[in-house]
Amino acid sequence: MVNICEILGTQYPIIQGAMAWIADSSLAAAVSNGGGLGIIASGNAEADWVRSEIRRAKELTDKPFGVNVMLLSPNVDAVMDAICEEGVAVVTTGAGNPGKYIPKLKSRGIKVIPVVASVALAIRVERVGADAVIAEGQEGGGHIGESTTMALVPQVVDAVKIPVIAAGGIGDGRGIAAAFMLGAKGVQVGTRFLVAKECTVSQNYKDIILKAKDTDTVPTGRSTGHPVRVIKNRMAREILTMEKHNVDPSVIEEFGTGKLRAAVKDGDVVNGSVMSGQIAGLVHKEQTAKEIIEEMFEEATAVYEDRFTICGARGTILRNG
Ligand code: TUI
Repeated sequence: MVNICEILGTQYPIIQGAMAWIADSSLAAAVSNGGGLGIIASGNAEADWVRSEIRRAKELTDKPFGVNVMLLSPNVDAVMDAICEEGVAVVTTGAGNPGKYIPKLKSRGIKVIPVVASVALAIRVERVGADAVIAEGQEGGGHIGESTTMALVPQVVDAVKIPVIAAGGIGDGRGIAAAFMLGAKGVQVGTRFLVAKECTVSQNYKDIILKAKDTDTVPTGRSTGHPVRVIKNRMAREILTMEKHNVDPSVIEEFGTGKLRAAVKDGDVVNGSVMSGQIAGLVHKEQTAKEIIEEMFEEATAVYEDRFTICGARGTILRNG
């Protein structure tokens, strides 16, 4: 089995989650400089924005970084072309099946790591050449599938030979250790990087994440076929009310347009869409991306060693708690 750090070209087996409107070259370069794989999230952005962010990231880091392509974007084809022309180490994809783009990316030496929410898609992308998969459970923020991380990760691990990276609900070293226990070879972390010092999201957005409790997020838009986990604010409640009254999904989609931008750029965390994972409740402090990565892996190592040494010997974990 290939070491995931060799595939990513990183010191630590961690990918920064792609957060549309949020994850720009500033955050991506900081994560890469901190030893992880930084990701520029292209979301619905124009190809020219993606191109200039790739160029800026190359000025900010000499380490590998990646771009996430959101497959529901109307600009997917142009964004893929820009990525191939500019050249990056890794492409991650979300919200769809990237199969038809994989040969072109791979021919440019770009590693392809799709986010999957099911075993079926993991098998399909492995067959067409994916280098690894990110199995993302519904604890994650933004667009989500149905399965939880706990249920999805081991089932994907059993179904494919390529390395599996766990995502959704991982916010500290305990989460990393747990993901490895499920068979993952790496982790993707989004919500905790939202409050990184180098993350350019509005301070209001950061403050909401820092104050959030365990029950403060909710999936909205299930009726539209594109469920999105957000902080339960006025906007989320309005969408949930519309869904309860069977409002036409296209009206709900239309209502959601521009709401993420409002929260990220204008700091409107009341009427805007504050996408966040369920793990926000344990994100308490702003740190640099490097501090976040180092703290998480120190903690993961300590947790792992603790669990086994307290019990005296490997294998006694169940008897001794
Ligand atoms: O893509 C994400 N998270 C995102 S994208 C985004 S922007 C957006 N805004 C409004 C509506 C939709 C998107 C905000 N957050 N995460 C990766 C992810 N991919 N999670 C789940 C999936 C997924 C779901 C179904 C991937 C594939 C899939 O099925 C495809 C198939 O053909 O089976």
